[in-house]
Order: sequence, then structure tokens, then C-alpha cells
Amino acid sequence: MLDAFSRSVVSADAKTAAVGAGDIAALRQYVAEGNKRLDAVNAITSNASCIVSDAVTGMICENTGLIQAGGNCYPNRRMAACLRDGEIVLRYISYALLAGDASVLDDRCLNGLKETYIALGVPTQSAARAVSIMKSSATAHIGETNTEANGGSKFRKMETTQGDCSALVAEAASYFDRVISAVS
Ligand SMILES: CCC1=C(C)/C(=C/C2=NC(=C\c3[nH]c(/C=C4\NC(=O)[C@H](C)[C@H]4CC)c(C)c3CCC(=O)O)/C(CCC(=O)O)=C2C)NC1=O
Repeated sequence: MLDAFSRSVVSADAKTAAVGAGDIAALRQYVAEGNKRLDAVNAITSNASCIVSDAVTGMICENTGLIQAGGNCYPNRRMAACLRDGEIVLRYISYALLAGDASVLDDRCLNGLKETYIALGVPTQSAARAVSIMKSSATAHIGETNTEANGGSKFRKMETTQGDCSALVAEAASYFDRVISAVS
């Protein structure tokens, strides 16, 4: 498992080189924008159960066969496993965002997940759909672009200093995309 710092060391060592100026500039940015990153992680973790349950609900609304006999969210044991998987995936994405590196997500969550799903008959297209709804919701919370119209009675805006967090929104989005391509 690597973070932004250990990643620079490992890639420099692989070239038998010192940590390069480009890497140092990127790490300086990582440190300088550390508080923003923590706010972004907090936007995910403090809304996690809402993000997960909303995504799984949306996935089922679009495909109600999932909760009928023969569907992979039926009976409740499978529904619970599905919600749990959503929480696991979101938690590992939050770790990757904190570390500024995807390796924790790759090694501890995505490695073998598609094979597990295929073996258990979990529909990977539906799993990818749930992750894509989580992506929309989480990135809206990080960028504070969520609206009352979309949030309804659950609407919640994070109380953070205003500024440009587009790079963190894009980085978080890339971790969700990584999950989607790993299970697809
Ligand atoms: C380390 C990280 C980690 C991950 C990622 C993980 C995933 C994981 N999900 C599983 C099952 C499952 N996962 C789902 C998920 C879903 N079904 C759907 O229709 C939806 C598309 C989707 C939710 C979005 C379901 C229903 C099961 C149970 C399948 C079964 O037992 O028939 C299983 C099999 C064992 C079990 O049931 O607990 C594993 C290992 N476990 C881990 O420890």
C-alpha cells in the first residue's frame, strides 16, 4: 500500500534515481492543499451511509428485478451484502483519496472482486451502476454542487471554506471510475 510520498520513493528507486524535481513539486502541492483534501475525504465519510443507500436504491429503482425472486438483492441477506459492498467500496475510495494514491483500493478491495462477483452471480453491470451513482453523489458533496432539488429532505451542504476543489473532484471521480472498470 502506497501513498503520494511512498509512491515517489518507489518510482525513484525503480530508476535508481533521486526523487525528481517534478515529484517534489507534486508533493509540495499535496502538502499545501492538505486541508482541502481532508475536507474532501470528510465530505465522503460523513455522508457515507446516505451516499451508499441512495445509490443502491437508485440501482434497484432502475431494475426492480434485483429485489424479486432470482434477483441478486433478494432475499434480505443479499440486500444486506449489497449495501455492505457499497460501504466497503466507498470506504476504500476514501482511503485512496486521503493517500493520494489508488494502491490501497487496488490491492485490498478491487483485486479479485470481479471474479468473486462472477462466481456468486452478482450482476457486475448493476454493481457498476451503483458505483456510478455513488460517484455523482460523492463528487457533488466534495465540490458542493449538490442542490436541494436533488437532495430533497436529505439535502446537506458541507460547511467548508470556499475555493477551487476541481482537482480533488476529478481525482475522486477517477477512483470511482477505477472501480467501475475493475468490475466491468
Ligand atoms: C476487502 C473488501 C471486500 C469486498 C469488496 C468484498 C465483497 C464481497 N461481496 C460478496 C457478496 C455479495 N455482494 C453482493 C452485492 C450486490 N448484489 C447486487 O445485486 C448489487 C449489484 C450489488 C450491490 C451494489 C451480494 C448480493 C452478495 C452476496 C451474494 C450471494 O451470497 O449470493 C462477497 C462474498 C462473501 C460474502 O457474501 O460476504 C464478497 C467477498 N468482501 C470484502 O471483504
